[in-house]
Order: sequence, then C-alpha cells, then structure tokens
Amino acid sequence: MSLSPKRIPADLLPIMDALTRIGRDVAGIIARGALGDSLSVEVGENSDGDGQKALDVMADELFEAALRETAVKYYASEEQEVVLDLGEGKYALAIDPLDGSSNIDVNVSIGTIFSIFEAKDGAEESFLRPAHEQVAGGYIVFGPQTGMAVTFGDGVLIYAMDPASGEFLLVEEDKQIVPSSKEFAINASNRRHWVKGARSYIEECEAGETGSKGKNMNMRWVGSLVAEAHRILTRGGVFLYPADERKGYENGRLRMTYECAPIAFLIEQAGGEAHDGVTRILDKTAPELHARTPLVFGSVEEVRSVKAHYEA
Ligand code: AFP
Repeated sequence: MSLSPKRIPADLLPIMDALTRIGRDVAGIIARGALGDSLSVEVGENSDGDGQKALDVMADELFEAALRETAVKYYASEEQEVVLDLGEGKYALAIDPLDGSSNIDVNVSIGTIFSIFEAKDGAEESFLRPAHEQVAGGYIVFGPQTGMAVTFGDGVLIYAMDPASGEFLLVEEDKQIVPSSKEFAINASNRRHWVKGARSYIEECEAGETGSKGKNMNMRWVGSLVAEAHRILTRGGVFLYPADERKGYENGRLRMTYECAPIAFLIEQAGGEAHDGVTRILDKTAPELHARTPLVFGSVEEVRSVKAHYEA
C-alpha cells in the first residue's frame, strides 16, 4: 500500500493506491530533472491543439496503465481526445495527468488533478453530469514537498509523501480554509480582456486600505492551478481565472471535468466556495469532455465579494 488507508472508502482504496504509486514515480521523474530525459520538449498536441510536453504524455501513460488494474472503467484525460474504456469496473475517472506544464523546466510546483464518479452505462454520460455527483476529487502536488489533498465528500485529507519510502502519509484530516484573506491570485497581464465583474473586484483589491476593502491585499500567480489551490487550502486566498475577450477564452482557460470540478469539490469540503462568476461550479454540468469554465474559488468572504462584483 502506498498510502495510509485511514478514512478512504474501501472501494476506492485500490484506485487511490494506484494514483499515489504513480504519483511517487512521477515525483521521481520530475526530481531528476535535467539528469533524465527532457520532460518539457513538445511531443505533440492535445484535442484543443495545446502543445503536449513529454511529461504530459509520460504521466498520462503511467496513470492509464496503473488504473487499468483497478475498478476504473472509464478514463477521461486532458491528453486523450475521447474517453477510454478500460474494461470492467464501477468508476469513471477524469484526470489532468500533469497540470502546469509551462512550469516543468523552471523547477516550479506542478501537479496531477483527478475526479472520480460512479460510472453510468455510457462513457461520456459518466462525466457530462452535475459536478456534485463526484465521489472523490483531489490533486497530487509535485513541489519542494510532494503531497496530496483529496476528499470523498466527508472532509479534506492532506497527505505528505515520505521521500525515503515514497509512501503518502496522512498528516491532516478535515482541512479548513480560513474564511477571509488578504491574497488574490490572477494573471494580471490579461486585465484589458477581463469581464467587468473581475476587473472591478481586482481594482477594489488594488485600492487596498484606500478603497472600500479597507485592507491592503497581496497578489500571487504561479501559473500552476495545483500550486495555487494548495496555497489557498493552506493559508486562504482567492483564485480567479475569469472569462475574457480573447479568442478561445470566452469561458476562461481551465477545464471543467478534470480541473475545476475536483478543485471545487475540495474547496467546498474545506469550507470555501467555488463558482464561475455566477453559478456554483458543483451545480454545473460539462457540455463536452474538454469544456472550459471560468473559475473563482477560495476563502468564502473573498469568493462572495467577487460574486457581488459580477452581479453589480
Ligand atoms: P499549462 O498546463 O499549459 O501550463 O497551463 C496551466 C493552467 O492550466 C493552470 O494550471 C494555470 O492556473 C493556468 O493554466 C495558467 O494560465 P496562464 O498561463 O494563462 O496564466
């Protein structure tokens, strides 16, 4: 077993074991960096024409192979155009095998994001359903420490990987996000493209104590969703990837099925909130496998403030 089994539903334990075993292997590949094969060389394109890095494809192949030995029947990946039928099993798993690819060769935290549903009869219908039907959601973060945050709908469990053994050890149960924060995360270079609500919220943050917020704020942007989510789970904050006017960004950049839905599940289970500016992420249904959605998540006071700006 590659992880502490405590509080993991028995049916899901073999899947979580497979995910953390591969997580350990991917952490080892990343840690070797330039001592190994090039991880950031472009080797192809995914379904949307986004460049695929060597590590994107390597991680996808490793996770797919390991999950074939579990009760995962349907496998949906950012790196695969269609849902794969892995054979027998009662679950459907969506995954971004390696999120944050642009950070691979600059030694910045990257991650794997996963979402699990009970499989329905059909492949796509197992994923194109209200996000609140997930039975598990989480991420593995590859950074100065490798760790995992996961929820099965009964609180958020935090694991740390022991570098010596590669085992994921449970270090925190029922993680809670602080309700207020002085930190926001957004890619400020896109300001001129943002929808109005996002722009007015950020302007309020930038006004700090001279404006209606009455407190100075700080900004972070890692360019790696898992790194932002881990920071926000750990010390609070709010993350925004809004819709913007650029071609292809009318629904933001992030994908509903294997990025936003699992992150939203985790964040809500930790006492935070997650919406697309208007609608709760967990109330949304992806219209197609690789659909994008705007995403705002984090400390409840700030997430609600963003929503108020969208509604103003
Ligand atoms: P890559 O995997 O292409 O690096 O994209 C990472 C990501 O999907 C997400 O992890 C980041 O939060 C977001 O994109 C960064 O987007 P910008 O590059 O537009 O800031």
